[in-house]
Amino acid sequence: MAESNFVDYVKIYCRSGKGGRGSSHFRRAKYIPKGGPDGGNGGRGGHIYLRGNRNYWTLLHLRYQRHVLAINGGRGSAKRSTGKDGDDVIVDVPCGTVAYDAVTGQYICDVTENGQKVMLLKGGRGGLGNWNFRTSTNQAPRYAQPGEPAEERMIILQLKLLADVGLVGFPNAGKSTLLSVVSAAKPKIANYPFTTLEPNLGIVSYRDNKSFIMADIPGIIEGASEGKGLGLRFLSHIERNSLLLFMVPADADDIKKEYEILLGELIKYNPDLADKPRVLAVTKCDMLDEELMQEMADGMPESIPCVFISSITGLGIMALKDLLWRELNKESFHEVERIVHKDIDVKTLQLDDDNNYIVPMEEDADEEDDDYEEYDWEDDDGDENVPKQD
Ligand SMILES: Nc1nc2c(ncn2[C@@H]2O[C@H](COP(=O)(O)OP(=O)(O)OP(=O)(O)O)[C@@H](O)[C@H]2O)c(=O)[nH]1
Ligand SMILES: [Mg+2]
Repeated sequence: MAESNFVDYVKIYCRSGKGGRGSSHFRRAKYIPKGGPDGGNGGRGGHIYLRGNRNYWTLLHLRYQRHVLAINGGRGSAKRSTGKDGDDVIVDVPCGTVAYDAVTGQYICDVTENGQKVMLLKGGRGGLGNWNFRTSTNQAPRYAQPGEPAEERMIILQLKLLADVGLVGFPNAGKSTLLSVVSAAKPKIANYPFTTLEPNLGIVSYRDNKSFIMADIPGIIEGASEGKGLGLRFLSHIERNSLLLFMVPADADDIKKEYEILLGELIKYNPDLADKPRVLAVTKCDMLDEELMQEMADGMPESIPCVFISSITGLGIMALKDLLWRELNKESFHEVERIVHKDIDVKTLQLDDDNNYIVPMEEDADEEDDDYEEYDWEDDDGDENVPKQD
């Protein structure tokens, strides 16, 4: 089977640039003996940034880019010249990307806005040249600082889709069908569980040219928070949706119970999800008559607004959109930032061995020479005609 283009996590090896060495140079010029120290500072090593870019929808572009290496800072040189700063590297990621340490699983940072730049690794500071170390008692310091070393880290980037409304339901509940009816998205629909294997996004147009984004997320089953079914992988996409639309089919044995199982799984995965606004839709209501719907309405959970819909006949779809819009625009509506990202268990992710990633630090060409540069006071500038001074 062809590999999917929906890439929601990647592992990359990142290394910032190391700082350039300071120079320990002494001034040489005609008629100026003992010109004194004039070694400049080394340049700063390049930083590595993550930047949110709304033109990306997945991490596909990083799948085969395993190494992100910034440039080292240049060495300082004579005449107090400062070395060149290493170029920074900016890694563009879709909005909603979270970075974790790939070794410990620890949360590092989160990029949610278009254009938002977050520093992932800091480049090393350049070393000071010997000009900085001159004092009245040591007018010829023959030492300079080396640059600060580079930082390296193995990073996991995980995309948590940002959508206004996330569809939450057991497999076969009619989630993809709803998305295909209210938006231009064309998800696969079929009468068997787990038709949808990766999230689909659609833009739902609402009255007066308003719109919101809806995410069809693969079905959840009891035990998903422990990894059953498609498991944890897609629960992460639910974390970022501002509002959750629970979908239970009208032919379910006990609608309230199914809703509670779904909610229970989400809360087991991340307790913060309990605070998200929720709406319940009973789907496939074309199978019910008016009377039955009235009867069922009494048995619905009280804590949550509820609508009866049918994607096939269009029953209740406008009422559902109205309700979603109202909920999305409530004053008390809380934002994505409120979510606290749990550290991840790196062992649960199927990732390649670290050894395939690490790029050995190359031997530094300018390492050996540089404790100080010896200055031959006798042989100034190679000009024979200059009279030697005593
Ligand atoms: N009668 C009726 N059938 C529906 C309705 N909505 C969806 N279905 C049917 O239910 C079946 C499952 O629909 P999907 O939209 O694929 O369900 P899903 O929730 O996306 O399922 P997974 O992707 O497997 O999680 C399909 O055969 C649909 O035709 C509806 O409103 N009425
Ligand atoms: Mg589906």
